[in-house]
Amino acid sequence: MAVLDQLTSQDAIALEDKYGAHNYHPLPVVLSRGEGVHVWDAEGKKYYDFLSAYSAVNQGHCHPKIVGAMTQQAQTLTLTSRAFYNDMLGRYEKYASEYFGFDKLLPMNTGAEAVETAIKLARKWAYEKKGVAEHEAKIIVCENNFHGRTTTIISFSNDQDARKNFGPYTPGFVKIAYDDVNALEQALSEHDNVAGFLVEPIQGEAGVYVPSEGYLTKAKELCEKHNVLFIADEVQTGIARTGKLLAVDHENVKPDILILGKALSGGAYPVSAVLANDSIMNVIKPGQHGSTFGGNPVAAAVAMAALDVVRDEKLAENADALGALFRSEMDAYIQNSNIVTLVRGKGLLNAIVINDTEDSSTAWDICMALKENGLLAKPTHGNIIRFAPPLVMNREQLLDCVAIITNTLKEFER
Ligand code: IF1
Repeated sequence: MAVLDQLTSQDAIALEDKYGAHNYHPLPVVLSRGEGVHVWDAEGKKYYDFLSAYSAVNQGHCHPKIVGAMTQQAQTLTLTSRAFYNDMLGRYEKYASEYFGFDKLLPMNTGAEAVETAIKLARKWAYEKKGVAEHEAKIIVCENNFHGRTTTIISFSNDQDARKNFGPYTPGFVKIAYDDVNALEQALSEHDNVAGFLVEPIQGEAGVYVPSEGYLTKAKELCEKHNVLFIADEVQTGIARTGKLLAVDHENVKPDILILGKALSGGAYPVSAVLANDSIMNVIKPGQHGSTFGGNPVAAAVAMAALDVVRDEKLAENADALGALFRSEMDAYIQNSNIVTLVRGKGLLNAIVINDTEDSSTAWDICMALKENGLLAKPTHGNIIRFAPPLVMNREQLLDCVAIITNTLKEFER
């Protein structure tokens, strides 16, 4: 087939420009192969991947155990729909429910679908268990959140690019400042029809904002006091990324509803999930929610393999150790830098703040120079560069990447 002929990077970019919607502005690099912590472009140049597809490839590119499970299942049974049972879904639901410590799992495909599922679940619980008047349920969310790009989710975003001209917006959301327990307490006192508090344990897209120590604990206590569901969006922070299996584990906070995606499949296949105990999950009855591909046999096989890898290869422990090393090395560089003001993060979810205005191109220019030097990363908002390599990276590779990053930053020192 002509489309499988080897394309040059230039050809590939031209095809996307002509035939693809322009809903992204990628770094000008065309990837054609991935293995572990490395990716190669169409001309065969090798890079360290320091974005991991936004924390979906925590287990490394094309992990043999995950690809093996996917290949085997793909040659056996790919999709049954939920009109019938299949012999993989129940196994996966048991495995993952026990893995994360919940009674049940509702399988979906993308992170946004899982967030939408959690919103519907919390609302239904509020009406049928908490006694909130129908259509009156509120969900508290945080300023500068990122939970996906559906119409309802962008309704409670404050990112104008994400929401402008996509109205009318879905009502029923109360926005408060992130990492502000008083703001949460005030909102809970002012609104007696709150179903849930939806929060990222670390705000990824906003720029890797790690909340104050104890924030998640106090927030969960307030939710319990007001009979409100604590809903943790761990799509980006989960699956060992921050040095624990879940980011909430750093404070031993147990969410009422847990949202997972991305690395739940190791980046091999769209797999997301919502987990909760029976008192919440059982409000959903047949015909009230679902999706064609939700819980398909390939997703089930891939997710079980991806979770095996996290445990067997001790990826959380590795992320914790290498993350501390990364921040220590970057802090040493920052002492004498006038282009980087700080490094922050947890585990291997980190970011540096560039000493320039939000609308400057410096962060982008640095990422372009990093690309030339063999490392791929991309700015989040304006002057912040997120660094999130696969969690299978070893110490030698991390120090190699620190050298590439610091040598590149030196080119921009004023
Ligand atoms: C893009 C951002 C990151 C997420 C959290 C739900 C979702 C995401 C905490 C939805 C998805 C992705 C979306 C992707 C880039 C990436 C991203 F830059 F968009 F904001 F990671 F920060 N909750 N994040 O981070 O999951 O539906 O995408 O599977 O849209 O370009 P999804």
